[in-house]
Amino acid sequence: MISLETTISNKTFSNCLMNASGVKCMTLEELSNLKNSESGTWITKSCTISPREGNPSPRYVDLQLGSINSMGLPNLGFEFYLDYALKEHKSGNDNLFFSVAGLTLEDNIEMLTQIENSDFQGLVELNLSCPNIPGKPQTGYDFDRTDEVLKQVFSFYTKPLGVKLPPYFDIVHFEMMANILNKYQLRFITCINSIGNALYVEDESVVIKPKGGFGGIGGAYVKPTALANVRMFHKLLKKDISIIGCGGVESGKDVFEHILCGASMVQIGTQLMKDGTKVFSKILTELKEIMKDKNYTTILDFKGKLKEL
Ligand code: RRO
Repeated sequence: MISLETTISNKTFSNCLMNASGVKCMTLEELSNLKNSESGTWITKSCTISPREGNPSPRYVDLQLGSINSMGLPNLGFEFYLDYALKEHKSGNDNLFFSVAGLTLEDNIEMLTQIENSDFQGLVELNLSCPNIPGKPQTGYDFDRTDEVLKQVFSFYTKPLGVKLPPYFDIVHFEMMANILNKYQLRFITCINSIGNALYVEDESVVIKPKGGFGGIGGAYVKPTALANVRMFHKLLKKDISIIGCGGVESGKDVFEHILCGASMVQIGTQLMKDGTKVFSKILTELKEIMKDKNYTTILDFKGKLKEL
């Protein structure tokens, strides 16, 4: 018998797959589809205090090896998602993730205070890495600011919380960020967000409208960067901070590699956008096949056990 069960914080999930925040998780209908899919759990669209339309279209384009987006945080507003999460709680489900992406630290504190004081018992993913809001830097690239944000958040917040990070590309940056994260009672990190501010050119033109065509890249293009981030943080973080891998997952083999590098859970973005929620059962079947071939019966049989030469 093969089990794909996995644990984050004190919560156990029936399998290690979920959506990446932002993909098909903004409306009630999309969230219901995710809940009813084969995924082990799901996460809501990153939200701001007030609803947002987001950036002008075209703002998401499928590319041969992935996607480029500059959605600009379109969402139905914090109240909608808190209401949704509380309804899930009332119906006995506390195993979902709630993504928060305030436009300021004050907004994040306001939303997290309300979550802290509510009946919500799920996990919060605090998004420190949206690359697409004109004039707003990605917090995760400002080390002192990230430290300050976490210091303020953990001065009052006691429920399970993790952060979504941008990709890092320098060993010193991995070490600096890990040293900051290790100071706090974080339950998980999610890495990586899209590789921000990339440019795709076709027919002498950009392909998305916002920011002169600059946008976040996801999909196969980013898998090696995602794996490197998962691996490096697996090595550097204290063991009670779980890692949720995200980036370039199209197949069971991709999930297997994320887990080998140290992920406890794996998110799917670009491929979920392309195929819809049926992607989960396909990938789970492929993952089980790989495990069967290797005589692995649980995720723990290979989690973090990447061979080095
Ligand atoms: O909404 C977006 O433009 C967006 C967000 Br909040 C994010 O975190 N990552 C991304 O690629 N797009």
